[in-house]
Amino acid sequence: MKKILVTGALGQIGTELVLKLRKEYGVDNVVASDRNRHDSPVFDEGFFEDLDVLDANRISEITNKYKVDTVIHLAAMLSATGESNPQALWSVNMTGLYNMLEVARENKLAVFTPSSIAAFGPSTPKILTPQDTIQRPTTIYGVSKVAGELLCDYYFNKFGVDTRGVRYPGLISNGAMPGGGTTDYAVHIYYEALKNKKYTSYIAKGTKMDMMYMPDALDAIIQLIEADPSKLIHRNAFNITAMSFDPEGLKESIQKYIPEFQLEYDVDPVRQKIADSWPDSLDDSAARQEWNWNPKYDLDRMTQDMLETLGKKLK
Ligand code: NAD
Ligand code: AKB
Repeated sequence: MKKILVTGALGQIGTELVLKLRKEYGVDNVVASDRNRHDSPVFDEGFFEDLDVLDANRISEITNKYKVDTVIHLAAMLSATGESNPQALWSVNMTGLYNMLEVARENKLAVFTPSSIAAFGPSTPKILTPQDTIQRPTTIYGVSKVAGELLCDYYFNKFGVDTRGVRYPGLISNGAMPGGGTTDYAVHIYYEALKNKKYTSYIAKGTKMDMMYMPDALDAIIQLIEADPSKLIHRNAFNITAMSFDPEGLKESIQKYIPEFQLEYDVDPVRQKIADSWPDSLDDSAARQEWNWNPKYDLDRMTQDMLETLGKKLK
């Protein structure tokens, strides 16, 4: 049984991932960690350690204390907050990842870390973006993601560290709120649909981006860390996607359940420019071939589940 450390465990992905890992691997085999504590179901049971990933000694201390063999490294800053503080993003996303890979090299740990659709840029083919293609992103977040993908490849090829990862699209969830990305509108819209039956989108009509519901995103992590290494040609940065829509497509899906729902626009130029630089839709055939990636949720199934689950939560 794996012994897993999750960094950035109080974020959008980590909060739900830790609960799922505890169910699948056992409460005693999962150590959650984050830099800042706040109210979270992560504290309901199991281990939690305060960990700033900029402190390499502390990473070693925790991995040794719990005899960790696998790290799911989620500590990071996202695209929109990154543009308002690029220096802080570089430090967390790059020095944090480097520290983690060094500890992994010294202690023979496996490391899963997510990349993003942000690793692509305006010169990348936008439709069915291939697995291996042009990567010239224009955000500091995207630059850190490309560098991170390469660094993980390097640690595998040079030192034999078992690095693995996916390029996530925008993730939609009903647990922790998203942490300052460009795709966050696709989460906020559900909260506002239930509370006020209207939403003002900062992303323009017609802007398509890949998206995925959190249960599929969590399955992807477990499937990939458990995948047979001899079948992995890419290892890091697998394109994965579940759906692609623009705000109007999302509105139409919500209107199937809340017919009076209204969508207005007040476009934010910073996040719009980022969205415009990302793909419309990814080709995820490498993930499908190499480790049987196959998402369960399409847009309408996700909308139904989001509205049902959030409806209960917001009562
Ligand atoms: P998030 O912003 O919700 O959570 C990140 C967590 O990292 C936060 O809890 C924060 O406190 C923590 N953190 C920040 N700096 C830290 C530090 N120095 N030390 C320790 N912890 C620190 O992010 P998320 O959405 O959960 O994303 C996790 C990973 O997945 C990131 O690498 C992100 O780029 C990637 N990803 C996310 C999405 C998405 O839509 N959520 C899409 C693509 C890729
Ligand atoms: C963001 O919008 O920054 C993230 C991502 C797609 O990486 N959700």
